Amino acid sequence: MLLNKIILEKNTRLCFSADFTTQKELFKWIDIIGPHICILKTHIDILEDFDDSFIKKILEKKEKYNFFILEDRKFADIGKTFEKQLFGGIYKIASWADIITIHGICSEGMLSYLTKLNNTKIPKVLIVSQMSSIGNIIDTMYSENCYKIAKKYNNLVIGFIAQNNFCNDKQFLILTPGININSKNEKDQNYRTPRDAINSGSDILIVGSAIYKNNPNCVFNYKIL
Ligand code: S5P
Repeated sequence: MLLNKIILEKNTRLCFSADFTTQKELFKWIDIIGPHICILKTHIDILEDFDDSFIKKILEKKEKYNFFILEDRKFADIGKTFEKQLFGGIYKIASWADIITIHGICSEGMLSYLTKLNNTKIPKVLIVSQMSSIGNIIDTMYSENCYKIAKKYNNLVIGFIAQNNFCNDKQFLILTPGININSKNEKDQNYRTPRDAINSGSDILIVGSAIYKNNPNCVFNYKIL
């Protein structure tokens, strides 16, 4: 994975959460934020106007701005359903995403299934092992189990979506959502400051509305650590 190279070259540990519902808005924001990020995170199933042109366009932006594409689909199912969701449907996620998220709950089965596929284009994986949302039912044992599974499939798993570096293992990255320079609770989302996340051992900050609901210049609050 050449993510470290991008981080060093662009001097950024920012993953932009591009939670937009139209292609126009999505690509407008990619042009603004693209130079400042190492990862672009998408939720492809919230796009209202997805069509086949999307794949070509997103790959062009990736090439232009040099970032990885993370599709935050949070897969959580049996292997054969997961396979169809990843490679098929209308989105063909595996054809354009470099990285995907999967929930820890049934990640053992999904990773084992993925390992046995003869497919050459398999995205790398982040396991959601802690969450930022208030009232989520993940406990320390769940996170520990995610770590055990990640070690077993470390050919595919590159890290975790987590709130802190719960496993303290340098081979895995910690990507942390729920970030805003004003720490606060907003609906079910618990926001912590970039500094707090970094002090907790986060490698990459996932930031969405704190940037796109603000002046784009605020990207600098989240880019350099
Ligand atoms: O625990 C989590 C995991 C994720 S991936 N909490 C999250 O908020 N996320 C995602 O991060 C969420 O789906 C959304 O896309 C993003 C946070 O967006 P923001 O606008 O609150 O920064």
